[in-house]
Amino acid sequence: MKSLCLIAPPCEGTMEGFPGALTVLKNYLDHKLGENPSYILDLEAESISQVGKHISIPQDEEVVVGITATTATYQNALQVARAVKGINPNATVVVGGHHVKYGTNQDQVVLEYHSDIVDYVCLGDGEKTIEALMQGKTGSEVPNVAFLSDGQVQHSQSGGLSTDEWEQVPFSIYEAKSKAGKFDEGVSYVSARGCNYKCTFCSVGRDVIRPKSEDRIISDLEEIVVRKGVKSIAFENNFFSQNVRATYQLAQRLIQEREKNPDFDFNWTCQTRVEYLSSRDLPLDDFVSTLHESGANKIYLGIENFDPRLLLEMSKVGNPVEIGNLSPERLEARFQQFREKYVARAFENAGVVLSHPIELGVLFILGRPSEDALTEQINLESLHQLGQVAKDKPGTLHLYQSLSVVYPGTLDADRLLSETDPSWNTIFEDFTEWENGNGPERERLLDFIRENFAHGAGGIPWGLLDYGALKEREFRIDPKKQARIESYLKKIRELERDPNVSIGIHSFVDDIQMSQ
Ligand code: B12
Ligand code: SF4
Repeated sequence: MKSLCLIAPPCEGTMEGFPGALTVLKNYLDHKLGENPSYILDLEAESISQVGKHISIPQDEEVVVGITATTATYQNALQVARAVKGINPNATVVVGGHHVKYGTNQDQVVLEYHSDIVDYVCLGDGEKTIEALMQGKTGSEVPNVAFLSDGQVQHSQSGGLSTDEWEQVPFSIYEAKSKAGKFDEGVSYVSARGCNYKCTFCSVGRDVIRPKSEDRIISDLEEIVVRKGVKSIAFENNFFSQNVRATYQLAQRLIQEREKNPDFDFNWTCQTRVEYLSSRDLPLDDFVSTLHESGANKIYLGIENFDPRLLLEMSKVGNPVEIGNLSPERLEARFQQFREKYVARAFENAGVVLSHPIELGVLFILGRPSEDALTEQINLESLHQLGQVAKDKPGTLHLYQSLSVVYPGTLDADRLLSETDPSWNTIFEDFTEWENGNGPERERLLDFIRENFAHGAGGIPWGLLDYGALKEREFRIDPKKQARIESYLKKIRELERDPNVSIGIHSFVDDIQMSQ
């Protein structure tokens, strides 16, 4: 069997947090193969210029090297691949992760431009892919990959993990140099994969939900809490409580298990959608109280925006293709429905969560190209109102504003291309190269993102860019667009100083400093 080195590339400028993907890949190998020659090399916290000296693969053996990549770390992943091939040209290099998976078309680009350093692109779940590579399989024998054969990109058969297969794999954690989860949230744990929504900005979605059973979740948590001593867990499901009743039962079970074994004691955080904090047969207050009693101390709520036009455009509520088909009256009726069903519900959720000593983190997107003065007004008023709800409550309200950016394979990516240059199939390759280069514009962009937004770099910041330049396949920040967003942000920040409201506004730089 070949040895396997799984690498998390440097992630400077983004939120550090050990990639859960590599942990679950090794969990699978340990489960399927028992003792096996695989290990994780965590370079997240290293500087990209130093990676070469950290990679200690054998120079003359046949080894497999797997590198994970988000759009933010893609260029670093390529540099790691280059360093690997420099040490051992016979190493088999496979790149996987959200930047390159099915639907992004990045496999074509990677293999066309980087076939000297990348042998395989993994297009989905990587478990069976790396198992096959370790077993010495090649080409189309390796499931879930794209590879070059006679200069042509070929695809092997898909090979994702079924819910039953995933259920069998126990979760465990390994030594990592970088932080285990974001901020101070301990270890990331995913109890269900997938999401059947399709928000236009999101890299996941329209993906079958694969939940682990309650028993498996409890035994996974026991492993890390009781045996590994972890005291804080971040449930990093795409959105938690996809099944409200099952989540309620899980919380009750956590409480019972803690009563049986006082060592099974931990705090936890999760992120969820507005619609999933209550169901018809389960009162909101009962649900939130039980979550809190079971250890929940922070809930992120993906509200994203309060302007119904933006909610529809982002497909956060409803289906975006309907915009063009509806008469103005029908459209207004729909918006009214959003206000009553979504926005009002967000306020109701916030009120109940904040009546417990829980941090409520509102996930909020700004900087979409279609934002206008009315969007700003609606959002500022709504945030003000939300801050008033939080005033003098036991819980605390936090705003995590992220800059609207475009990832490969998203509906926003389709729109960006249709509005600029539909044939630009290397737009993400070109953008990530530009973002990782040394130009002054790039420095300006990174500083602007770090100082103002809760999320760091990664993705094309389309609301900031000059569309004329984009049509010429160039990336240039439009100073007027930047000024508008800055002034909008300034008004949002002023809420922090308003004595009538209680809200914390976050930024990447502040959060990183706080958690160090
Ligand atoms: C938890 C999380 C984090 C955590 C911690 C990381 C962690 N524990 O994974 C924190 C908060 C730190 C974080 C940070 C960031 N994140 Co994040 N994060 C997630 C989240 C919610 C879950 C990740 C996870 O554990 N998934 C479960 C695993 C099992 O699934 P997976 O990652 O898809 O991995 C499978 C396959 O993709 C494949 N695979 C993955 N890597 C590899 C490598 C090889 C060799 C192979 C063969 C296969 C393979 O096999 C895996 C197992 O089947 C995802 C959404 C999601 N559903 O994945 C977003 C997500 C990955 N994050 C995202 C982003 C944007 C970021 C940041 C850039 C934010 C920022 N600007 O700072 C940073 C970047 C960090 C980095 N190093 O790249 C985007 C990425 C989009 C994109 N195209 O790049 C996602 C998809 C969110 C979204 N919905 O858009 N994140
Ligand atoms: S933003 Fe959340 S709900 Fe929307 S597609 Fe992504 S994971 Fe699903």
